[in-house]
Amino acid sequence: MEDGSRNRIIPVPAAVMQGSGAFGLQSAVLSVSEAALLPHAERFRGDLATYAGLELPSPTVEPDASGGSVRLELGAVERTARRTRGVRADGASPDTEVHRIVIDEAGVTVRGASEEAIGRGLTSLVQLAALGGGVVPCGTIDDAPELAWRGLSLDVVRRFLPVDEVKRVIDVLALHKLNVLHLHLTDNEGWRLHIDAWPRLTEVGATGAAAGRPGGFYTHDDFTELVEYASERFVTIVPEIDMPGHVAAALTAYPQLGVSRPSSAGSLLPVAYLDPNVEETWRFVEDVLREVAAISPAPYLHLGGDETFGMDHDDYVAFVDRAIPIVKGLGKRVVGWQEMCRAGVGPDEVIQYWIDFASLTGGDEAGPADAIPSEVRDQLAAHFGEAFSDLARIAEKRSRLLLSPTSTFYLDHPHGDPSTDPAQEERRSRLGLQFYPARSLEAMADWDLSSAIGDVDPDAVAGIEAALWCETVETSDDLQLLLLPRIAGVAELAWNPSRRPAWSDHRTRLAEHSSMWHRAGWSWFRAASVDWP
Ligand code: TNX
Repeated sequence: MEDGSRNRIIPVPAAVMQGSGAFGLQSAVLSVSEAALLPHAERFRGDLATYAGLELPSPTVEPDASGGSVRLELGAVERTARRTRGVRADGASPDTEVHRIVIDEAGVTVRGASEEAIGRGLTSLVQLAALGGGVVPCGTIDDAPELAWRGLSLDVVRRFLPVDEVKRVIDVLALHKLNVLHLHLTDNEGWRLHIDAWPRLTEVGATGAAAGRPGGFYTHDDFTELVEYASERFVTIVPEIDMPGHVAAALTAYPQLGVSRPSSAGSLLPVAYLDPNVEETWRFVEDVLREVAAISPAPYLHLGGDETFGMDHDDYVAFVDRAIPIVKGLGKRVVGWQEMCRAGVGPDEVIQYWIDFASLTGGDEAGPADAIPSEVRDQLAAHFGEAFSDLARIAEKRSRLLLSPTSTFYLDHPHGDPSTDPAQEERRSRLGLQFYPARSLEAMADWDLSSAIGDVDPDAVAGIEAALWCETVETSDDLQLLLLPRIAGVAELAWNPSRRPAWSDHRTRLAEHSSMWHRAGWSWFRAASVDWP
């Protein structure tokens, strides 16, 4: 029934019924059941040109089901595939992506109850066309993700990413049916979003990046442009304003708001936090969050909350407990890094779990604690030691769990596979944080959700996010080498957590997909464990 040899879609669809024969898309005529679908049909044409080298004529609106040989149809699909659980970052129903593709020798129908459902189906069709040289095998594909929130957290601070570069990342996400781009907009090394009420944040706080790289920031218009570009590709942007820690750039602009001092731990972990006992801090927090909420349509706002080294625990809890109601008062819900579960959070909050350093659990993975000198070592031990109890706290407080465990989902691990390209092999020793153990593609694609969530109810899982931190990223090529092909493995774990493909299958798919990455002009890490064409 399932014929993997003819269907190399990533992520693997929930159900494929293979027919006999094939349909050639080269001479297809595109039609849509209603005008609202036209922009998606146009985007499909563009994607076919980009990834498959096919040029199709413009689509037409044909309410009558007989028109056209590739037909996009808005309408209910009987749910045969699977249940989607989790939280949608845009607040929609988890069922939004259910779709069906029927291919016979006369043509293709892509059907779904939402524009997004049809968009996901079209992505499968683009992949099939690209992999089959324009010819797609007959059959029926019933598909839906297992998890509703499937994202990437992108650090645009340590290296500033201009708008066009972020758009390329959104393209990569969309091709793999990932649906959230979490933008990490503020950190010690820079503040990347203009705030009218506090202009020095970008005048002063955006002039640099990590490692002496140039700075930069997004205007409100830039941000809106990204939100729209992403939304056209069914990706939701969730903005993060990291507080109360990771605020050295903000404190350079407005020192009165908190405490900032160098630490002997070096640039990775400076002490920098907002002081909740200073009243002006709250004017700042309210102004910033109000402006961000006003330009961001997503119902979620990420408040950070990680690594507040040097800050008193009670002050941390006081900060979080006062900040969450501010976000809720703006009509948004809070996402926070794992540490936030130590404050007053509940079922409304999405908590992003990340600390799984196996050095804490006695495994063979080095954690950052090994790299830190004495001044903050006790703090670190306390901080990361507390992390053992966080899953239990999340379970007890019934918060939603967003999974980003470091050893699998942090794409800034050095590559563990050698590259077949000598130039890449040279870069491998500086790409990714060197205090992390190198990770192979195979190890990263092998992860089990049920054993990662502790006592948390599987129905409380919101979804999965990979994270790309950019301390070691100099160029967009560096960024792509950390993103690809790892992100394809992430997409599998997020779409199919309970039945991820075997490595032998996944590596074959990666090899075939590289033809699309090549056509799109993307670089990827040519791990020697894959037989690249
Ligand atoms: C920890 S993950 C951080 C980031 C670093 C990252 C490097 C998190 C919430 N904080 O500031 O960039 O490690 O992997």
